[in-house]
Amino acid sequence: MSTEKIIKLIPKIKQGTVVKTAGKEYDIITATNERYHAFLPGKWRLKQDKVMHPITIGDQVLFHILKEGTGVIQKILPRKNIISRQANHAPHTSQLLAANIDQAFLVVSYLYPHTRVEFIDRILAYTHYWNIHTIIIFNKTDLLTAKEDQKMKSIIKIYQNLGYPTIAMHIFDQKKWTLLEKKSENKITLLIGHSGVGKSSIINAIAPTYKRATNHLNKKFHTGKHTTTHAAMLKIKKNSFLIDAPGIKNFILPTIPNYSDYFLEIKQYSLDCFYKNCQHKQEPKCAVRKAVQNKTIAYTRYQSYCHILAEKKESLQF
Ligand SMILES: Nc1nc2c(ncn2[C@@H]2O[C@H](COP(=O)(O)OP(=O)(O)OP(=O)(O)O)[C@@H](O)[C@H]2O)c(=O)[nH]1
Ligand SMILES: [Mg+2]
Ligand SMILES: [Zn+2]
Repeated sequence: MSTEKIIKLIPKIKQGTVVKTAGKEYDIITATNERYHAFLPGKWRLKQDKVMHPITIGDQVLFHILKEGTGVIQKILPRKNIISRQANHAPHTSQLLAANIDQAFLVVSYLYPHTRVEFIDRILAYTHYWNIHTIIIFNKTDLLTAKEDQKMKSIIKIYQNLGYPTIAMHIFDQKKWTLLEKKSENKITLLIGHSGVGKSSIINAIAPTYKRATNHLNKKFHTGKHTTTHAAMLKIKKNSFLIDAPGIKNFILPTIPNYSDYFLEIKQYSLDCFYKNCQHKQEPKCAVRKAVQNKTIAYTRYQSYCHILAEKKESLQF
């Protein structure tokens, strides 16, 4: 039976978008802007599967109204995409970050805190796999010396050459965050990045009414303090939503088939490798390694690829 039919037949059943998660409690907004606080039925909680929490921000769900403003979730509707990562402490468990997103703002900072290029590469491979348009935002440029700024620009160049849209900015530059506001029009955009890079600050600049909590960095290590603890989807304009998510430290790629296909330049050069199943490590006549030697492929990108390859091999040994 179609979702529309179910909703018509059972008037107490509604459809909505999950806009906030806190443990096993969820806030849901319907198309007519009604807000409900919902729970999972007990039997779902027991069914742990390999996912830490079965429902995430952006999920479309059917729920049963209990009483004024509260409900019980009955069903998750099919997702067009799901951003998850392997949980840090449980290698075979995944943690859902968001579902049904149209775009990602990958927020990074060259310093305070430092974002390693490998982190960028991992996220890009994953969003590319899902075909999610991703803009890389190099935030906090006001904190850099001229020399550091140059170093950051050489990193930005790598991604621009690959065709990724990039924006270098700081939070005090109104022009830049108005540009981001524009880029988020008519889309659901997930802000993803380490703790302390300024995700919530960017949201506050675009939509000050939400007053998302922000916090200073740890003075000694220049790392964020994991200020945003629960993800939330915030309506910026009609049909424009930003998802403020908790900072993530490592991004272990979930199992995606042929992940090397999502390193654009590696895929392109691999067509000329002598062996069809070349892994670009020790194999003779490898066009990818040749391109790395010629500097047509950035060494850092190749390194990221090799690290993921090693990680995948290791996990196969379990
Ligand atoms: N100088 C400077 N500080 C910034 C900039 N953007 C954010 N900050 C500061 O950096 C700190 C961390 O910013 P948040 O917005 O809390 O970072 P976050 O990415 O949301 O961090 P989590 O919620 O922990 O994941 C705050 O003190 C902000 O005021 C910037 O462009 N320049
Ligand atoms: Mg935050
Ligand atoms: Zn090769």
